Amino acid sequence: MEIDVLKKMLYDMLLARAFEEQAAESYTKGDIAGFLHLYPGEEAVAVGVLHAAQPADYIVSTYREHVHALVRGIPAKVVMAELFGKKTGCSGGMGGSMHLFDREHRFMGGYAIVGETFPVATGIGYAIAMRDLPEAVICFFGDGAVNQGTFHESLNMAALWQLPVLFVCENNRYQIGTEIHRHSAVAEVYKRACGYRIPAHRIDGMDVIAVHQAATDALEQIRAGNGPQFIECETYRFRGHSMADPGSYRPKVELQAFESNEDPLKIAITETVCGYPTPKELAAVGSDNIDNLVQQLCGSDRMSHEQLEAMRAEVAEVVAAAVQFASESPEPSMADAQAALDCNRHGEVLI
Ligand SMILES: Cc1ncc(C[n+]2csc(CCOP(=O)(O)OP(=O)(O)O)c2C)c(N)n1
Ligand SMILES: [Mg+2]
Repeated sequence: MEIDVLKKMLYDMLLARAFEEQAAESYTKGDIAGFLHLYPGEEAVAVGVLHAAQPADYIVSTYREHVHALVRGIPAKVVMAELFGKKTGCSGGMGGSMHLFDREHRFMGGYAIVGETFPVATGIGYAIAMRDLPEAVICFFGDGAVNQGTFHESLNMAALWQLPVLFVCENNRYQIGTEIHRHSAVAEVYKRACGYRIPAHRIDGMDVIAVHQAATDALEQIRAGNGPQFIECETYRFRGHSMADPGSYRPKVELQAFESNEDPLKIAITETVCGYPTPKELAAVGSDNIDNLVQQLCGSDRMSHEQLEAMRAEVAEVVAAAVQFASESPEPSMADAQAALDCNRHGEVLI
């Protein structure tokens, strides 16, 4: 992989982590209202997949979508302003954290309803197919969403009509507080796609290079006219489900091991104290995804530690500027709300 692509992916992962940690702080201060679902731990998935996408591709995501929006190119200040409910946000301050939207970047929304992304993405795929365009739709969803009816209906249609949809499961092992083996009869999510004749792969979602390669291959198949593809990325969220969730249902050793499984003592504790996940499962997921990439870049002499620190400083500045912009921006007015309603009434065509 080219060094410039790797560096850009690392930059995006660092920005993602810093942005989300800042969002948590702003939420605690009361600058962000409502629900806030954060992405630390899962960065390699959004970054790896979206760096494999073309500008003409469409993205559909969930309520845990800030990072997808950032990596797609929506400026950090515009995303932060939306979290703050400000007029300068990408949804005019009327969507908030779970409803980011940006037509220019073909970011077709974060959706709060679990399983909502499937029919939206499949519909966009149908529109692309009808026009015979070399475009694709990337549909992100969690492991918990595959138990919704919309998953099965949409995968069936996408396969039947050979629609250009890349289904990307962000398997972080939990549906709020319920572990995957307690919410899903088939815990290997990728196997479900076989029921609809959709080629599917399970990959290490902590390794951005592996994710990027899998997404590149899948998109190549889609663009060659071979219909939908499916990738399951095994990952882990370091925080609770949302800011309202301390995540205390998870054994402490599990969280610690995922945050840094380089320490063999932690693995040993997991082995002796809790049976799930097993050391083998932990090894399959790997350590913190940002550390993984830093090690690859620095270890190979392709990037100095000074360059890494400069990148961290740049990211910190971008995030600080985003918070300032969001704080100073005005709130939307009632006239803005009315204008948004009128726009919907006139049946605007989005794609
Ligand atoms: C139809 C529907 N049912 C229930 C909920 C409540 N809910 C919000 S997030 C969530 C868990 C989804 O888990 P998963 O798909 O694994 O995504 P993750 O949060 O882990 O990224 C649930 C049940 C909802 N938003 N929509
Ligand atoms: Mg989940």
